[in-house]
Amino acid sequence: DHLSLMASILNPNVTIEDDRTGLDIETIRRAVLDNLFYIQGKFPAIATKHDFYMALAYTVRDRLLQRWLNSVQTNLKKDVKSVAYLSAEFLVGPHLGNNLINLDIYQQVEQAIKESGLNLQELIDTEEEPGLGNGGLGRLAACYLDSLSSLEIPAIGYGIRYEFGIFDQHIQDGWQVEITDKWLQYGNPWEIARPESSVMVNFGGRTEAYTDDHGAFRVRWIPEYVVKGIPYDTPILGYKVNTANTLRLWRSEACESFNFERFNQGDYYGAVDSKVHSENLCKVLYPNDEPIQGKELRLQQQYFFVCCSLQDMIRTHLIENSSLDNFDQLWAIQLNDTHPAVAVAELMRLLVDVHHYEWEPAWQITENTFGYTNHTLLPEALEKWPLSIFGRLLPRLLEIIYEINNRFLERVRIKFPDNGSKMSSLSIIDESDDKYVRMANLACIGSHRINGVAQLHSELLKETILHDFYALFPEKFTNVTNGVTPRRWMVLSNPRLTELITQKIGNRWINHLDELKQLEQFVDDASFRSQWRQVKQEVKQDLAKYIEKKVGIVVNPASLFDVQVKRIHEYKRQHLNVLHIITLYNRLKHNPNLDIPPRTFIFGGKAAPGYFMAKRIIKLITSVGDVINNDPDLKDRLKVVFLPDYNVTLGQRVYPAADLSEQISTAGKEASGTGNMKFSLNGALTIGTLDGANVEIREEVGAENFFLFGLTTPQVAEVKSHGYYPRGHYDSNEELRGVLDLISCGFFSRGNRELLQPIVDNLLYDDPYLLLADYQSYINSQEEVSEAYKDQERWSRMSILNVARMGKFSSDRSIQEYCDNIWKVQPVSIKLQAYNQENA
Ligand code: B1N
Repeated sequence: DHLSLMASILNPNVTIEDDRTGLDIETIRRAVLDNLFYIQGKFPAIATKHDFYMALAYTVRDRLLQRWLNSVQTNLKKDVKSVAYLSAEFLVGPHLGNNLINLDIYQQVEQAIKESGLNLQELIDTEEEPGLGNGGLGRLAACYLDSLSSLEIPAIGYGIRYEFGIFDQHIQDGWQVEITDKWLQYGNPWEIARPESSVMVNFGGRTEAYTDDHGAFRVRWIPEYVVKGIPYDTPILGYKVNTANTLRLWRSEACESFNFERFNQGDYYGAVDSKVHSENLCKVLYPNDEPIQGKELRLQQQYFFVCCSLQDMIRTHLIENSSLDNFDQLWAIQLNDTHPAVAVAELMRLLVDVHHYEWEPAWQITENTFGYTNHTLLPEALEKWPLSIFGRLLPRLLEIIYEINNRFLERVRIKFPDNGSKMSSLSIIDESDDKYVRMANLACIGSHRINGVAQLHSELLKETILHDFYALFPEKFTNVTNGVTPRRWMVLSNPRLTELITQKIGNRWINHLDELKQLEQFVDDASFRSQWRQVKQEVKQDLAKYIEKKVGIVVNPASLFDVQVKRIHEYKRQHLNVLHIITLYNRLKHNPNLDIPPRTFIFGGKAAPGYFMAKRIIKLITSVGDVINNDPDLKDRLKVVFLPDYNVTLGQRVYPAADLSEQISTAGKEASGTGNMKFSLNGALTIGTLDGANVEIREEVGAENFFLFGLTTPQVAEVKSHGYYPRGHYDSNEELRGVLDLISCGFFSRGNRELLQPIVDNLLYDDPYLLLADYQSYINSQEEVSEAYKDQERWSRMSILNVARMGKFSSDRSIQEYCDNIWKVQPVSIKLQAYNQENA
């Protein structure tokens, strides 16, 4: 219009749109063909779907570069605090669709692609997702990056650019088979390498004391070898804002100059060998969800990315600041679990050894800078490194940890004199049998805030594993309940429901999720409820087609879709779900006229490759499915599907189609869960225990809209304290006995009695996660589910109310809490300047 035209003539800072930035349909269409030719080197006639995907990806990237570079530039120059989110995992999921949503150009691009005779959804589905995480923890980091940008907070995510992410899962003969994930093999259009910002990282060797020119006592680290870290940057655009923060992932390479000596001596193989070793460092993501393995390579990975990231922050800081005195005023560093906790010691090393700070001021800066998020109470998941490995790999860091520990224990001694047990539980060094470095203790001591990820979890932290730290510094402890981004987990993944909701209440809910509350006014509107059911039905039909295509099982889209998707772990109790399935099977076999709604049980999830029991649980699910799906007596009333290779992309298909969300972990074991939020946001009802964020979800949606069962955390402790005897439940519960006996006798394993017996034995003689204790309560609750589902009007009411009351679980709310209570950071709005008018 006239005014903005005038403004653009008068204001030289207004972007002038061209072939690389223009957002009209015709420009986009031409830009895709242009990129197809000049980047992919293809004519349309010979281009593959992947070529078109790449051409479109570059077209979209062009359109966010302006925002990205302006954001980076602004953050460099402004004296405002930035967040550095340190995480060994970022499970970002495919970028294309999400960037179209956040750029708010989905419709134009869809049209432009259509005019080229292509289908946007197909191109979106062509993208290989970067599987740089295991599960909830990595996905949380990704949701948080989306919210940081959407809230216009200056931020950077630091992590590792694994060459192989989480393995691809195939199912062969009902077993999991792992295939390496070659996510980079066809190129990654979303990243830009920045070799000019490479940094060096020391490993091994020894330390040496010396006196500097001013007579000060100092230490230097003479490493055995040096690895180069090269940053790869990916833009993370916020929703309908100009802020595009950076995800900076480090790749390792040999530092060429280092082994030149060897090379010159003729040891060509030795020189190349060290190159191979350095490049191995970030080859592969460790595929363990919770129990961690104390492998040396993993410690190398952790130190590598932490060291690179801290050097990077310091370098950036010193561009506009003359010293590091105000480092803590311009940086808030969050430790995503203990995986990056060595950062506490590394920042001390950089301040004291490299920048020559005295210990005390350096410690003040360090403690003010860090925050630590704990994600688990499972004792086997608490990271500890054998002292021998730690000292050999990071000799200087170990010295610094000893110094931190000595000074810390001195303070403890003053507060709790003569309390040896307190001292040994608080010490960073575990001296029980073998010696270990305890990373959670280092993280607690070096951070000014410590948080759990759901209210219950944060309370349990204070009562159990971090009890002694809580007694020492209660003011450090806080809670931030997890959240998920509604952009990916609703707008992108469930366009039909997005459309229906937006028709009713407008679109402000997308970044103000509390506004979903307004849906409550339509809960009594029968025609709205029928539209609501219609949407769910269509989404279920899509998933049914996908299931048939992928695993060849025909499922009834009108049946109740009962879904459990998450990593396979005994504490998550996928096998309790199976006990219910077999219970229904037995009931239907004995009473074919039983009036229960047909159900489709859908599972998905990966097992850690070395986790024996988890792999058996997958075999149990697929075996039970083989029998049930092919039993003509059932007349298709029950189906059991195991969807292979559960990942972000598949999650986007599954959450919208679920009727029932299974959140059935043993109370006190699941720190939060985030899948629980995604299901409920998409209108599924939850059957769940009082665990993790389930407690808060139930509080929000109302007890009457949630299927609760099972022991509470104190009851679990109570049962265990009296010597839990699982056999007793088997002896006294006939139906449970029938279920376990059916597994034992080889009914689901073609007569093979050994195959599934380890699961049965574990339940009868140990049952650490109390499946048998919770069995009856679960079955009863499932009966209520079936009753509720029979009354479709009632079910729709409950479903609408679940969605309407999910406002709290936006990651925007979580991030706002981190900003206010932990990081003390403010938003900065980004002004756009054309690349050819400034900074040129
Ligand atoms: O972190 C999620 C929570 O919602 C889940 O409840 C929690 O289980 C999950 C070692 C972990 N805790 N610990 C891990 C991941 C990888 C690894 O190598 C531990 N993941 C969680 C987000 O808060």
